[in-house]
Amino acid sequence: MWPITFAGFVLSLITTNVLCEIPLDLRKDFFNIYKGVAVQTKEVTKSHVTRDQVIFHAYRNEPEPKSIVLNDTNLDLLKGTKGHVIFITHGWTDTAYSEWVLSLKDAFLKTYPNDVVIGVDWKEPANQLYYVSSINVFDIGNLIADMIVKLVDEDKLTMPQFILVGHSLGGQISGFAGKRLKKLGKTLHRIVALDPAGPLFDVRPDDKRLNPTDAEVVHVIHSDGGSFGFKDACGTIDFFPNGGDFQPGCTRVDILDISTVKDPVVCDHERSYRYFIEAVQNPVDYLVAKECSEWSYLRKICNETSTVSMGDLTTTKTGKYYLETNRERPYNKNTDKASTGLLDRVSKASKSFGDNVSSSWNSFAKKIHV
Ligand SMILES: [Ca+2]
Repeated sequence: MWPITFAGFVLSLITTNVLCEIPLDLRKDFFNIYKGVAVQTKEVTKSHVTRDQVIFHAYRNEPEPKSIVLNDTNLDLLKGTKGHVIFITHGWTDTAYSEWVLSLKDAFLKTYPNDVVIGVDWKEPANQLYYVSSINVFDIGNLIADMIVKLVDEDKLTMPQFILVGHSLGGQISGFAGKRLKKLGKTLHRIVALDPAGPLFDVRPDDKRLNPTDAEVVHVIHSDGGSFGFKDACGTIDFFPNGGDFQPGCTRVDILDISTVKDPVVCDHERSYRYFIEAVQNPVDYLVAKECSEWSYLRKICNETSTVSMGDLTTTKTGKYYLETNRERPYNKNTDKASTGLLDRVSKASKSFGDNVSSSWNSFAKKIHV
């Protein structure tokens, strides 16, 4: 029954509530990843992702930002941008119209009014079996790099202006864009990888996954290491909130018994962007992490004087940084450091985003527990 969009698939579950209609291969695909065991790979005949399968939605700071779809004929629109140009790239089964992408876009435009945000939509190649989507990331990275080369070579923007932000497979895509640019003699300044995808990439060599050489600064937030996310440090600066694999406030399940799976199945994985949205809203003295050589609940060896805020997009510090968060928003442990105005903004954002667990994955999980 392939190809089928995952969103459509989930919708069919919601509307029919017939468990027997769930394709077994997708169920296995999901739970293999969830359980952290090797994802079964198989030969898949596929063609390259084409330019028309990727849409670049550009947003500026306007009273009611509307996106403009970028193409080869309207790149002049970005000329004269004073701030950064930030690409936000989603992951598997996701789209650029997800609430978290739009909330992160809003956070950037409010904190950095001179920036332009580009939501990279690759929903069709992202809504395939995980194995297929994990291969599609090479092409998506190349297409983003080609867009950046065009913008730079036509003197519309300069390399230091670009920041690539990606969640899950989007984090890996950002790395592949960086690799492609390097081959073309251009170095990306900064990547922010939000719980970059681990499955399949954790067994690939460094040059086939996100690594510290993909940009001058590779800023990684690990929230679901060993499950959907990449467990080990893979950036120039790696943040491990709450240790980087299990997040407080997220449900624990018995991975040997999928009947225990309840909402929110991908809560740990999603936390990376939830933390980062707050971090962008509050870039100074908020979600402050300490550099630690080792972290466990029994043994914490940290440097109290070497700290960095998770949303500091100017830092060039390197190493592993750890912090603890609240179970729910605001996630910052020391909320008294933030101004009331900032907290108000966070509170308002939470009403429209995040704490409801209505993501497609969670809807999926509700329906497939047995
Ligand atoms: Ca986890």
